Amino acid sequence: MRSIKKILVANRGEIALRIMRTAREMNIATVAVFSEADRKSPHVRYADEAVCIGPAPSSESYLRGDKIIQVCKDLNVDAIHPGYGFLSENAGFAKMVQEAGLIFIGPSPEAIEIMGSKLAAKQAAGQYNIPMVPGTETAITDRTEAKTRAREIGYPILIKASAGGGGKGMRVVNNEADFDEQMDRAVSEAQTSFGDGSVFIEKYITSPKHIEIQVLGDQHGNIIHLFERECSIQRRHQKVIEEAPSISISNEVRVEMGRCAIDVARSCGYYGAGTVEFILDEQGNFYFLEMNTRLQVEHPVTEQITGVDLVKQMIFIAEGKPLTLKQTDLSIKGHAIEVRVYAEDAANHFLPDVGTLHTYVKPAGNGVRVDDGFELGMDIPIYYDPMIAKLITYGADRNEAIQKMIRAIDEYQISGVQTTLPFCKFVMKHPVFVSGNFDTNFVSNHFQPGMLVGEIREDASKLAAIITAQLMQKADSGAEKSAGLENKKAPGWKRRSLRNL
Ligand code: MV4
Repeated sequence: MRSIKKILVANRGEIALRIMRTAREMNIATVAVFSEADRKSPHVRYADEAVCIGPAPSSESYLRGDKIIQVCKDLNVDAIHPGYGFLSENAGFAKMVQEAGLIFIGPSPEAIEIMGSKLAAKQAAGQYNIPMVPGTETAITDRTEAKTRAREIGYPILIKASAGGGGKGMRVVNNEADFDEQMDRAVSEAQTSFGDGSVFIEKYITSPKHIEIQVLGDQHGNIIHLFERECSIQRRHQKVIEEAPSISISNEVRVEMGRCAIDVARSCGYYGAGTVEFILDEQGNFYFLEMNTRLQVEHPVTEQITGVDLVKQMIFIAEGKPLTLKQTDLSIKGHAIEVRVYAEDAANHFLPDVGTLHTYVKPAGNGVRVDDGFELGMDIPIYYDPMIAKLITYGADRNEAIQKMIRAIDEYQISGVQTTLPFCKFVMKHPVFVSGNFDTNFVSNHFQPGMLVGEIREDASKLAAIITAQLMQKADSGAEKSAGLENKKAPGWKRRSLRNL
């Protein structure tokens, strides 16, 4: 047991702030690191101390583990929280942190390494009774053998990079004639992206739902799960909307999936916060895919429905404290939805949009949480992920969470950059989303850029109609008549429409 008095957050933006807020609640001092592009960022101002670690590109700043460890030594830091992305799943960095006598707020380097390889992860999980998609257990070395196996499994199959993540190095093969070509592509993509060309094959589940389980393990072998998140609304492997709980699984499946997730964590001696990813097929069968050994972007929906502060738990675990939460103490209360507000133009193929936040007004009120890392007047830098904020709503049930989300999106006013907010509102109102009967193909199946343009035009035409009606009324009745009444009706329309215009 080693108590933590000062934490360095090796990250930026919303997640850096998110972590520092909990640290402050625990009376732990905070150190921010930042790049030259982030000098004016809120996370820098929020921290008790802040150190510039280099130029804007991540490779010269947020990925410089050596510099970050040096800052820890200079400022007497006890522990590093890596957030997500950057160094969070770098086993070498976690090891360097430990060797410098610091605490890494996360799992052991060994667990990161095992779960960083999909093949090693499947092998570890194989010691337990965990459903996995049929496929090869080792990397493909012999193509003839692989084709025989593919024929046994049945096409379509999926070629996956063992070192992969986020869909990179993944290739669907529909029939044997395409096998060699797709194999070549997968291997070369894996080699270029990860420096490791190992690939394996799996049966391709064509229309899965993506469901993941949040786990927490301590350094004494206790592991619990905090139920699931449904993350099927994604675009090109980038999640856009997540919710908890999932409306697609029964309580029996939930219990079974939770048991599997705990076993996956146990298979690599996991401690810290982690996420075990599953896919659910159309028949309702689930399969373990991989484990993410970090705090995830979408962790807030789990916090909302369980009342557990995951960052606080991570810190306790890193100090060596045993978990005080017991599985039987945990239950799901209500429903939470998160939408990611990206500086992207959904009406134009989600093209990243850079610019200055000329208007920035956040929604608020009961059941609304905004985790952001920007403020009015700030530029969205081109160097990093274009996520401006996460908007989370919480309600007694799914319908209430959806209605709150639509209300919150309408309140959110951002100008200067295009954002994914109109797209998220489109999803919230879509009957297929509302029904819960959607899978990972939702965006490609139900969304086309023109659909948002249509919505904006509709708002514009409504605005035009209101203005015309008001002008006509004024012309009819003269200036003295009931201006107050008309003004009461107008603002809501006006504001919404003007923002969309
Ligand atoms: C799959 C799959 C279908 N069948 N594996 C995508 C990224 C990586 N986490 C695993 N992924 C998938 N693996 C088999 N055997 C479909 C996907 C997949 C997916 C998974 C989760 C969330 C979104 C996805 C979007 C497309 C494909």
